[in-house]
Amino acid sequence: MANKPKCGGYKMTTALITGGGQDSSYLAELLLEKGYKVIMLIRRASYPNTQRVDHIPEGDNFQMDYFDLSDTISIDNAFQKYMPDIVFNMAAQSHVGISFKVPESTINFNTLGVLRLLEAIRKYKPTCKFYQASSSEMFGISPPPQNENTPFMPCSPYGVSKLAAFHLVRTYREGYGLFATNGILFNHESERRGLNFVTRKITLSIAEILKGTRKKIELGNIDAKRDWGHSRDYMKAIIELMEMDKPNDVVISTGETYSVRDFLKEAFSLVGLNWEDYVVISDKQLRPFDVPALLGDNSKALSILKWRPEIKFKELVREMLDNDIRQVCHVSLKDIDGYRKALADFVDKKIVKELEHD
Ligand code: G4F
Repeated sequence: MANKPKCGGYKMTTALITGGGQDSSYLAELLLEKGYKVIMLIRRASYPNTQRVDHIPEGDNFQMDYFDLSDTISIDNAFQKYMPDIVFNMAAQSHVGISFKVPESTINFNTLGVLRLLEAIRKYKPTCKFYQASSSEMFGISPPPQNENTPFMPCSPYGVSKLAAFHLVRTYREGYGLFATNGILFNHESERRGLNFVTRKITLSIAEILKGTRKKIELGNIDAKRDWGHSRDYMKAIIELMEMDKPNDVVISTGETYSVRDFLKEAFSLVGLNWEDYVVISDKQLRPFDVPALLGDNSKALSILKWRPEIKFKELVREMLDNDIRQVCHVSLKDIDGYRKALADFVDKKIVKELEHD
């Protein structure tokens, strides 16, 4: 199979992306820029769930369709209809904490869903390349730094579901000769991150605190350490990985680790506030079992790819916070002091007026 997309008389490479979340949206943009045809498969939702890709016009090169990882018929139909050259499996029940509440469906989507996709490739198009979004959560309680040779010791239904899928990918690669690759991605965030992951929860809450519509943030384990990179950066890495001649299992990370507490300190200090005045630790946000520390050793990626992580911790926090402040307060992070002063003056004047009125 040709790795490079061809235009002008040649058939374009058709990439099928499952899921319409943060990663899928950046991946679609990057693949379209590179000349791929992109089909995005999403799950039906009663409330619109396409905001992250609404800016990409649907047409010959970008199409959306419905499917469900738990529905073999929908997967088979998608394969027969689109006959993709490459599949990026980004769809999942991706919330680790919630996987303790819905363990069975987590395994169904995240493990059996991968089996269904691999079987569809085997049945309809064995030359189709397959990318599996594997996760650093698979390392679980294995001490950092973690790389491709670190023992996997998952500690959540999510981690277990991803690890079983990881081994299915390897099994189909070795057993059937499929081009099936695992990208073992450490945490990756952005302004498009879902609202119930800790980074976005913090940056959005700070914006609401500045606006005066929120007083506190309720969090769980703030001692947990994560290796946080940028989603768009990581999507560049996986495209390069999939354009290689051979399938592989590769860790993608920044090689730096910070605690949730560090994230709080950094984000609150950017707006001149003390995080301890706003954070409440609640049992409700604690998981039965939590990965204590992740730090990715990305030497293999750095040796086989041209890719390098471009956005590190401080820039990531700033970008996410700036975005949420723009969304909520309609000013940029650099104008936040003026905004707060204007808001305080407005409140003072309102109080004076009310007192005069009394
Ligand atoms: O933001 P999180 O929910 O991410 P987590 O659990 O590390 O999982 C993310 O990264 C994985 C890669 O390792 C992905 F596979 C997975 O799909 C997802 O993208 O939580 C980060 C840390 C945890 O230790 C959690 O216990 O923050 C801690 N935390 C503390 N308070 C909280 C909260 N997490 C969330 N979501 N909400 C809290 O209130």
